[in-house]
Amino acid sequence: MSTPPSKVPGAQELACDIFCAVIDNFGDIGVCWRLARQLRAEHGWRVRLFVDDLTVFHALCPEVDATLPRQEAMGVVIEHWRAPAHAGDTLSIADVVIEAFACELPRVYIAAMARRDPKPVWINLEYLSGEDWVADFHMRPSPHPRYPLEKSFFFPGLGAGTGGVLKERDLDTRRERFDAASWWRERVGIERPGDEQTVVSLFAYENPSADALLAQWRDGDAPVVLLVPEGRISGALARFFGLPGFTAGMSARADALQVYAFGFVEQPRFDELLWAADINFVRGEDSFVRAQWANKPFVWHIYPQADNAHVPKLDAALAHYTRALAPAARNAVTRFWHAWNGAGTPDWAELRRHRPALEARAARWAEELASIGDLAGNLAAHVAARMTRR
Ligand code: TRH
Repeated sequence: MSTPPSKVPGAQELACDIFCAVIDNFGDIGVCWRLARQLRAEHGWRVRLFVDDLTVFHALCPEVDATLPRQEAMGVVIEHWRAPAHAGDTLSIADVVIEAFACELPRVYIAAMARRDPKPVWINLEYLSGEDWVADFHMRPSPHPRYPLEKSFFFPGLGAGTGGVLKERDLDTRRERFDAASWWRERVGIERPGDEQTVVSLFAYENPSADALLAQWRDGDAPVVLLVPEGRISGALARFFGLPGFTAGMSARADALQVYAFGFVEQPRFDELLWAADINFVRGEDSFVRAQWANKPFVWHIYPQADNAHVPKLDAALAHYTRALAPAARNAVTRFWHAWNGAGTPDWAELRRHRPALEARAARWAEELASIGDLAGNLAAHVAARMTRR
């Protein structure tokens, strides 16, 4: 899909309010912050982002001061959404209102939306899923039970007919220009490892399979350099090496395995970690998407949900990603992803045997995924279509 027009012809710069409640981790604000920046930078929208947890936000964007009620970063106005009823100090309703992940808008804001003429375009941004049903529900409108308002459900997805996933216009260029040698010297303090070593990045939740995998890397016949952002998996590293912790700046070695721990970096720099590695372990939603744009083989630790509701999502993503692989490689990836998500024991040697096929597939899959258009562009196109219709 070509880049859509971001403004209604002849219209003023569109104003957009995004509401984000941080449930846990970094994914909710991670997606909203990326979307906000992109709508501002690529579509020229005036974006205001309401966020209830500025401390988590600060980790992704150190410029954000967690004590301020209102501030601006990277051209985006940021409001501390300090209480569910809070809608900014002066109530103003944007042309486009995005509620992220079914967070509830303040009642006073919804009532003012209903009074506004013209009515804002109201979008609920859903979580990403690669499942087939997503295309049927994408952009389905739903009338408000009390007000003359309609809300549309925007579904990110991995297949045609969905909202796609976020991808900045300059991402491929930045990746191609990435200076790996300098990155290794600056971030790790060593020269870039040679081809005989496999560099793995590991961003994951606590994982019962971590011990088995670390042992395989340690005992393997090919050296592994492991890059670990400090976080929920760090405890497993500390236990494995018999250390009290495994925090940023630490490193450890056991036979064929060399590990380096990193501090959390601002979001635009997270991609560099994925570009520096040969194989990426990612989790949740946003890092899962970034791994796909890194054009490298990757392993997904999906956000676990009650009653194993995440399993169909995992399998749907596998179906997209492995579709064009030969059966042996497809089975290896499927087994490994399942094991990393709690079903079985990961087999590193088997996955590694298929590395050339997985590398080729990663690049082709990124092209397929890009063909459905990027989420911000698709969203802007929907908004433009809605506005010209009325
Ligand atoms: O943090 P997550 O586990 O977020 C999850 C998922 O989004 C999940 O779907 C959601 O329901 C749950 O939160 C509430 O994983 P995710 O989505 O990959 O988000 C991590 C973000 O952190 C991503 O934007 C990348 C960013 N990041 C950095 O900016 N710097 C870093 O150093 C690292 C390691 C990550």
